[in-house]
Amino acid sequence: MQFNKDFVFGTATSSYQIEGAHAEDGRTPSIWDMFCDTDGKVFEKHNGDVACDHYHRYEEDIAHIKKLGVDTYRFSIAWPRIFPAKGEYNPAGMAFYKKLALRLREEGIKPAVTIYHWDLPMWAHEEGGWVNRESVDWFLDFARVCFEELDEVVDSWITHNEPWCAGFLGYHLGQHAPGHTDLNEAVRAVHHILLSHGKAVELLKGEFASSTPIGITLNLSPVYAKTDSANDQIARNNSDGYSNRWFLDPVFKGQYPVDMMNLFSKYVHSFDFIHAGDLETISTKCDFFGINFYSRGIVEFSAASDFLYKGAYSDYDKTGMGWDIAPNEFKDLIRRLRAEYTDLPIYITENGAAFDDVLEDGRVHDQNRIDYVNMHLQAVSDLNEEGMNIQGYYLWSLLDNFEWSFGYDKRFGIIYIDFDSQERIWKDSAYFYADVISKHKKAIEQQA
Ligand code: IFM
Repeated sequence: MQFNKDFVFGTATSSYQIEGAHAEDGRTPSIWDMFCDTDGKVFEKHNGDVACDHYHRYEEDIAHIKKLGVDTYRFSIAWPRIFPAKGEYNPAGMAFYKKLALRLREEGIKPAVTIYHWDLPMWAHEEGGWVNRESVDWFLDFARVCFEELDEVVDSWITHNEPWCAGFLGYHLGQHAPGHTDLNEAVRAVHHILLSHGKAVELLKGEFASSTPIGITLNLSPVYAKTDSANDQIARNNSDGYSNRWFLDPVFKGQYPVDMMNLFSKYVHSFDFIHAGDLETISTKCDFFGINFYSRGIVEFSAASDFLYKGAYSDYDKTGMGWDIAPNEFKDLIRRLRAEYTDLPIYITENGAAFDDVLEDGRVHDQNRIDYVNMHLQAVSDLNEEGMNIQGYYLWSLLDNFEWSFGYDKRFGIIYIDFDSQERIWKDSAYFYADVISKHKKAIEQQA
């Protein structure tokens, strides 16, 4: 595999998944603290109170990042640290991210910062959360102080991580905080998340006149039909609409997909939450597009299902999440995005896998994760040969961490965490990734 000299290698995490320090320096609870505390929502009622204790161990973690040799590190900012109460800015919370970004830069690692990775403050939730249109203003207050305090030390901004999860998993499927199951709420939540994205881009580029690149990260999963039958094609179309087009179309085409609006109208009685001008704002041009890729979907027709599809059997090899390993379908996805949606530079802002790791004699021989990462890196390299202009790859994740409703039961890290001692142990995949990066750097030096 080959990458050009400007290609960046990175690794990624998010605030609630690794920080811990849940009540320090003024932080107040987020919807995830509440969700973890609710019976039956999170595996064994695990929570992020301590997580990887990164808040106290960030220097040690930066040393690991440095040793990996990555160019860039993607992390997110905990909103309840920055605004612990409505309208109350907390400089002590911001101080942590300043220290983190400055330290990374001292080590020559570029901070790529996600503003929202799902830890909505409880005060915002109590006022309706993302379902309330005022959430757009609350988010802009948050984005504004992030830009004011951090823009100088940040190399790229990502407004939102995976609005599908924050919106549909959180407000329709009930599997993520806040655990609601109402499509009416979910489409409003998604709309306000996307609108806040567009307004944040306008803010950074307009009022701040900043040249720091900004984009959004969507989780996308190409969907396939079990058979060629007309019914299975309907299933495929609807599943694709729910997972992908409901987000891609507004961001890149300035419209929601009409077929999905019709389908949703069985449950969504009015789309009056879409105000004049919103879609222009949502589709404001960004500097890059972030994609999180993990797997594909395969579906078949189901008359009994709300949107006429259900998951179909797949004989593909699977990760520890039970997700199909699908690097070829990843290629299909990128080609489709290029053909139908965007010519913006693409960054793979997350890719990686959970497996049932075993710690033996101080080592984790996670060949399955190495194979997974290797296949996807090869796919990126192949896609760039075709001219797809992927400019970077962030491996998810640096550390084993709090995997949302799965708690600490699923390990995505390339660094193993002993959650009792907080010891960090490099898995074989970390050595592998460091080796890929080091070979790449040597190859570039030789070409120079
Ligand atoms: O852990 C998550 C991350 O927070 C968002 N993207 C998917 C990862 C694995 O499920």
